[in-house]
Amino acid sequence: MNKVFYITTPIYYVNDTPHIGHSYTTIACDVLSRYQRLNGRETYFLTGTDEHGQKVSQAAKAAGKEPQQLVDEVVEKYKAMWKALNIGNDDFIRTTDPRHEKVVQKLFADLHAKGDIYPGQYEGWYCVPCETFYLETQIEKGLCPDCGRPLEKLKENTYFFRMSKYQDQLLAYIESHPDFVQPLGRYHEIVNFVKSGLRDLSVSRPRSRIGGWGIACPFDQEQVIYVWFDALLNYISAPGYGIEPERFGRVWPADVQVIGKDILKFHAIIWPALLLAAGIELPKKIFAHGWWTIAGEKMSKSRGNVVDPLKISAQFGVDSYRYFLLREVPFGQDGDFSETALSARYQADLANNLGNLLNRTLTMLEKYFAGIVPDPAPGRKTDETLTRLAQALPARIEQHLSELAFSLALERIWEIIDAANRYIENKAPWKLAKTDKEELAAVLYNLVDILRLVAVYLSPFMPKISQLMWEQLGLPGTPAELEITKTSLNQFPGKTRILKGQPLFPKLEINEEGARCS
Ligand code: ME8
Repeated sequence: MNKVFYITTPIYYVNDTPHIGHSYTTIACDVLSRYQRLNGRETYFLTGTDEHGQKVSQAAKAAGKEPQQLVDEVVEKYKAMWKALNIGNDDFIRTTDPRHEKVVQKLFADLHAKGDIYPGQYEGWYCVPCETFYLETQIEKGLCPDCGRPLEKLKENTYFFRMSKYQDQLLAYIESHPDFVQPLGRYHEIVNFVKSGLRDLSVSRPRSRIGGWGIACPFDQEQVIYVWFDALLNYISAPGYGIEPERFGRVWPADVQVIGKDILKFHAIIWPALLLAAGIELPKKIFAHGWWTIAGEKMSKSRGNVVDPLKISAQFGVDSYRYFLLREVPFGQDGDFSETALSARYQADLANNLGNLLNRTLTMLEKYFAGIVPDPAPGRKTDETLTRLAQALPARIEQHLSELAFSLALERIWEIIDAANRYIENKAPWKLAKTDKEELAAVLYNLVDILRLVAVYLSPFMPKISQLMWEQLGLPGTPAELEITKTSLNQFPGKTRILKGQPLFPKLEINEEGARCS
């Protein structure tokens, strides 16, 4: 049986509504899984929500709600957001799902039975917003070294995970798998961190202090399992670890786990150490992308600069938003979000380039061939540049997407769009209409053939736009159903009646409130 392509996002905290940062990771994973499906591969694309922890219980308290009530409300906002952004996840895990809680308790008990979880006392500092422990030596003036907010001093009974025991094994694994952590800069960061020594990790909190919101320790009712131990296990609980061995065997190990750089250590150190302790294979790749800021500032409620993906998508269209996030900044690097930059890309890359190419081509087909694509004449002239770019495209996209280089994959697609627009300028079909009808037919056939290919490769990135292109080209079904073998040239069915419709990218109206598609 073929291995399913397994891809994960982090599971997001439900203390607040989702913003562009959360949508970034989820859209990236959506593109990768759509691309795999396009290639005929079965996918298991998992996202979900992290519902335990002090952060969530404090947010509930502040809102005057029970934690369960808050999480039930916020999870709906995540689900609605993913639907609106056209995210095709195959599963959605909540850490309050019984299917998840069972696995967490079982693994906690197994590691305890094995001696890898042992009782002790934790003394140190804790950051609630980061849900992270810090040593005295890591902090200054009682502030969190990661987020700068005040820390809580803790001295309490706990259970420790014997992480130090797995230091050498983890280092050996990482060093022999240079692709395990990406991009490369992050890989070196993790190697150095592991070399500097791993300490055992406190993995439970006294129920009395945190009010009991979390998964109970199976053998000590006084303790609740630490939120990160709980959360990380979602990646194996969802595909059925310990419960559905056959399904788990087809899905695990994860092919790629996409996260933001903020949670790299949890995923590249604690997570593989837990898997080594449990005797489970490690994921193939952990990719940590960069951070979006707004006018150079961190997004936060208190600054009032949090960007709502639904608002931006309503202004520019969902697919333009998806395109912008993945085209503007190389995945792995930080970026600054602005409506001005999005507007510029909308105008230049989308409306003037892609939109215009489709529009011009279809207008000429209507004008010169009554809206019917001419049959490809045997031996008709093709364009050398377009043919070369089109033939190279599948392998290039494959290469770039296997490296999560979304912006490069999009650049390759736009090279073809640029070349096709130049082809129109060079061929001047409006002149050929008067002098050489056969050549005119060849030019227009080549153009729709290229547009068909563009729609196929754009479909993971811009599913709605590529579908609209497909329909306007008069093609049946969807571009994402096409087997990848049909992405060679000369496959456009002759005599197809095109269905020119509304422009793909309507003009932006700019007013005091900003830009909006008209
Ligand atoms: O950390 N730029 O959840 P979280 C880019 N529950 N990406 C961003 C971003 C930004 N400004 N802000 C958030 C948690 N993200 C844990 C994870 S996993 C077992 C548990 C994205 O709600 C990015 O993917 O704080 C980041 O890693 C994640 O949201 C953090 O989401």
